Amino acid sequence: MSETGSENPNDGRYSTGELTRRLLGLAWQFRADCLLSLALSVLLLALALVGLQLLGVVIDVIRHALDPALGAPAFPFGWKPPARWKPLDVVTFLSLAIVAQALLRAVLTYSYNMATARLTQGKIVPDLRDKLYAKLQRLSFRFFEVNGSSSIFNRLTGDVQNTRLFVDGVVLQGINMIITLGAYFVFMWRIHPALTVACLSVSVPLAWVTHYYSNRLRPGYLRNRELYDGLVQLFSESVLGIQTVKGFAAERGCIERFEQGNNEVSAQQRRIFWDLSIFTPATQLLSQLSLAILFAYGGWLYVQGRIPLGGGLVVFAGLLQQFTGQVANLSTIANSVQQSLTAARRVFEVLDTPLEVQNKPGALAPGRLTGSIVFDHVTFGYKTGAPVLHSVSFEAKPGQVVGIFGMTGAGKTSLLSLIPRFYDPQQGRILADQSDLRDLDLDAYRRQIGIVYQESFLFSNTVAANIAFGNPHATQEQIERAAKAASAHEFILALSKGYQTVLGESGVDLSGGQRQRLALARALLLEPPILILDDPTASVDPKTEHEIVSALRHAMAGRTTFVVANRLSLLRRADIILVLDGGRLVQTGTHSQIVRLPGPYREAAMLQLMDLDEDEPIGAERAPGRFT
Ligand code: M5T
Ligand code: MG
Repeated sequence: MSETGSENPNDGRYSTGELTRRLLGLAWQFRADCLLSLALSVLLLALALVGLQLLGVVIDVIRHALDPALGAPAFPFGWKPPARWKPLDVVTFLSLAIVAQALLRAVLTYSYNMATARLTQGKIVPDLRDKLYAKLQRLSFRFFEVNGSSSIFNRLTGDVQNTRLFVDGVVLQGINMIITLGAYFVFMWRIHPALTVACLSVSVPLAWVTHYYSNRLRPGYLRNRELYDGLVQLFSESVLGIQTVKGFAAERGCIERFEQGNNEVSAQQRRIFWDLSIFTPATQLLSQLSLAILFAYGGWLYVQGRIPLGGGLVVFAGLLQQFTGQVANLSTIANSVQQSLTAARRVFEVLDTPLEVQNKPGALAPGRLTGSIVFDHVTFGYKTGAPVLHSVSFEAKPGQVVGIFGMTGAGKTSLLSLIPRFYDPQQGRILADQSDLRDLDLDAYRRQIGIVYQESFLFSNTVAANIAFGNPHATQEQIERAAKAASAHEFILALSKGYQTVLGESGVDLSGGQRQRLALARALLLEPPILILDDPTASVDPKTEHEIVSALRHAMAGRTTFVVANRLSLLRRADIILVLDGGRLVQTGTHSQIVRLPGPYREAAMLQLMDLDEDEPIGAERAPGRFT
């Protein structure tokens, strides 16, 4: 089958054969449940055949009663009515048997539906979703940079649902269909072989039409999913960015973009629907043709006296109708094949993404680290061939405060993200307590690092739960100790429900400084020997900055701290300052050493001084005091 014409770069990664094999593997994994469903559907088929047989016998009994010359009816299963039964007794008995058969079928249909739902919604879907979620949690940042959040959400929800369609909508339905068609064929053949062949000849064009449309549908489904990803992305971004949207009075533009995206999705949906709406009636029409052949050819056979107009013919007509009904079902199965293959590709893409950063076999779980970190000629970039850090080397001794300074885009965040091994360097190595990070057990190592970002993400949960995020078993005492160390205890107590106050969507919102102090408490809860602070005072006012800085002073004690800052109030306390410029380490030293040397740091120091001079003319002799 040809690959689709979409822009998804991963498209070529899976052949239809490979996808099919893996999906069959999925069905095999749940073979016991599949067998149960299949067994029930075979029972249903047998009952349907019994019902038809009984109907034929009833007709023959009546015809025999009216005209004994026509020959005695053949009773099924070697059964014979007792000799004393009158024809009416026999008909009544058989009718009751038909009703019993119908009742049993109702019960079995119910059981079949329940068994299939238990298999798909109770086992396959949750199982796939768990696997996908677990994989997402372990994937490196790069995956989330490449794939939009909406595409990820859609894969976790709709695509997982459509993937399971392969098991119930394709495998189970398909096997069921083959068994059913085989059985009907045998029964029809036993009634009249030539008539059977004539009536079923329409199956050939039917199969061709199905194949043709099935190939036509797939690219449409894939395009549909991609457009839908885009629409959800638009939607979620405008919800998350509602402040910006309103701030720029950009509602109208957003609405227009959404409408456009929405129209594209619905136009694509319409295209699929058009294809389907030609396809389904076409298959139905073809299958009705076989009934026309039955009447024409069967009628001719009767006139020629080669077939009696009895129960046999009624049974034949019934079988044929069921047969063609099943064949028309092909269109549904073909549709499910395309839908499930499209979805499975998107699900497998996530499951198969290699973990960029992972434990190597036999990785060492370090004991408590002293906090020594060494960068040894580290070169790193997000894309190969475009390094954002060039051969950076430095050493942080246990307990030292390392300030990192540089213009925007200099590589500060990138440098920090190498410390918890969010990425591996392309060249050089990073050592923690003399061990290469790549030799350490990732979880055990990362648990010894506390991180506070520029802006902190808090969960819609209680204050206590947010602080205890890294250790849900933390005691109230531990939580409070962390909050105190982060100077957050007082303001938390002042909240309506103290530590039990719920934050986030429907809860209390905090100020920037409060959020940062909570984030700091969260980082400190684990008593980490290494603390990473990425410009924690970037988005707060000077008073809040002062609060955070004094909170940090306690927090940094006894830990190796890496702190990115542009404000010198934080940097001047550092034991060493690393000055980055265009990804290169251009200066290293203490504040008093490098503020004297020409370079970006000195320039920034002068500018911040000038700002002070302009805003509030304070004595020249006092100003340098801020920096020394
Ligand atoms: C350094 C690029 C960025 C810049 C360079 C985080 C990140 C950065 N970059 C990527 O391509 N992908 C990423 O995920 O790397 O960026 P930085 O390290 O973020 O610089 P910074 O922290 O010094 O800047 P700032 O603005 O936070 O002060 O070319 O495009
Ligand atoms: Mg940054």
